[in-house]
Amino acid sequence: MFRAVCRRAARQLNTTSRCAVVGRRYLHAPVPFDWKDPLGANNLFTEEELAIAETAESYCQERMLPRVLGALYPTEAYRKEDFDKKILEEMGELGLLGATIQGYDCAGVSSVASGLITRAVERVDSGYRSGYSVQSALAMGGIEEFGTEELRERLLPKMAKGKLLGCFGLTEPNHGSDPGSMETTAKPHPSKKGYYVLSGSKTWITNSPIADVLLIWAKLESTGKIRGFVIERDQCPPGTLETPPIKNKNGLRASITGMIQMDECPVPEANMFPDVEGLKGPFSCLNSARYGIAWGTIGALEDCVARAREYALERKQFKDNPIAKYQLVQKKLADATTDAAYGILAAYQVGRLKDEGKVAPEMISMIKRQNCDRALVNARALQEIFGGNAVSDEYGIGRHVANLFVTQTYEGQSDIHSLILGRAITGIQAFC
Ligand code: TGC
Ligand code: FAD
Repeated sequence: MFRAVCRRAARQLNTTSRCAVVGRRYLHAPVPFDWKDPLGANNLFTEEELAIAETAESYCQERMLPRVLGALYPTEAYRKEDFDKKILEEMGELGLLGATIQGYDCAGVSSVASGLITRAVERVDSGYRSGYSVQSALAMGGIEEFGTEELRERLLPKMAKGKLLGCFGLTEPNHGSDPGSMETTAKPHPSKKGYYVLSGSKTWITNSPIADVLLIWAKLESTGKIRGFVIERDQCPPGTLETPPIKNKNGLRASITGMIQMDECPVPEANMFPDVEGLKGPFSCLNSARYGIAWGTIGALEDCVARAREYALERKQFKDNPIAKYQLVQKKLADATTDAAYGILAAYQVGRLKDEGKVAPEMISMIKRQNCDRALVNARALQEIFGGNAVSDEYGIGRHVANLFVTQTYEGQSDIHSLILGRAITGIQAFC
């Protein structure tokens, strides 16, 4: 009877593993350990999610990765700080942009599927994930959640195809972790009815130099409340909007970053988000982007594990032994693989809860902080396995380490997420 129950269970699980008798317990035969999916997360994803992941992984490995160091394309993106904006068009053609949005020519996939896309992109380079996240989660996500129907219908389908690029302007030169103190203002246009004018500076803004659609958070001069505005670059008179790039970054070099300088920049009232005021506007957009980073940074860490494992198996020291034979090297691989596996399961859980409407923002802070921190710590440890070769950009590991420092910093620096969690745990605010 137990065998029959076991066979039925095996059929239900669609598995061919056979039952074995161990004392009075019936167990499935052990499956081989897969270091690429140590805790079997692939069993949790739906067939559709796996198919989306496969599309994203193939595109990223075949068409994105060769751009990073110029193997197939002349861009050498990381070395030359060159962001090829055609990447977003290509992702748009595959339906990967704004993928969780329902309607407006977007795919309407699950949060887990969008996480898998993000993981595939960041496996290649965090800079590409940055460009993708800002377009999808921050700019398109903001317009979808808070924009008028007219704005959504006019902008989202073109943004979904990567024909219009977006950016998200919250951080200012004097206000990063504390955006509530921002100085950028909006006030009614002095002579043009139905318009506002925006003045102020935003800095460290991903995609700003190439963005057509700039989502800007500014304080209404009359109320002091933060409101969201969509600036369309082609509607700005000369001299009212400048977006100079910030060059010579030592991380995220395959992404383009810049400032946004607004001098009485006119914006139609219809481009102001009508129903959201205060920080919950930008933070709601950030919930989705921070969730995506939690998946993405694990993709980068998984790439570090794969590269370090391959190197350790090939590199020989002391009596012709591969360095993978040495216990200290194995521990680094074990630590990183474990943290990557735990990170994916945590991100998966939050993704499912997100789609069921059961996610607290603090859960997102927890996975953003933990996955970024563990990815950075482990990538730094794995870097040691490469010895002097770690210093050459051809081995890819130093690039991930430099990028992962940035992921730990933006969308709320890790210590800030510690304080968000600390406040939720104790009920006491520690920011000021
Ligand atoms: P606080 O009192 O905490 O909140 C103010 C209002 O906002 C609401 N809120 C949220 N709503 C939705 N989701 C969340 N996650 C929310 N967090 C807060 C809150 O309920 C409240 O609403 P109301 O109605 O009562 O007004 O505000 P605070 O000023 O004390 O905030 C402190 C702190 C530290 C939590 C916050 O300022 C913070 O998170 N700082 C970090 C800044 C940050 O994340 N910046 C990101 C810039 S964008 C970016 O980096 C993009 S990089 C993209 C890329 O390239 O990939
Ligand atoms: P600060 O706020 O000055 O913080 C400096 C340090 O002090 C941090 O370690 C912080 O944790 C710590 N600190 C601050 N306050 C406290 C406190 N109360 N208690 C304990 N520690 C504290 N922003 C956007 O709006 N849009 C973008 O697209 C965007 N893209 C970016 C791309 C890149 C490459 C980078 C580097 C940044 C980007 N940012 C973007 C900005 C990013 O969000 C900010 O850098 C980040 O929020 C931190 O702000 P800050 O740099 O001003 O640091």
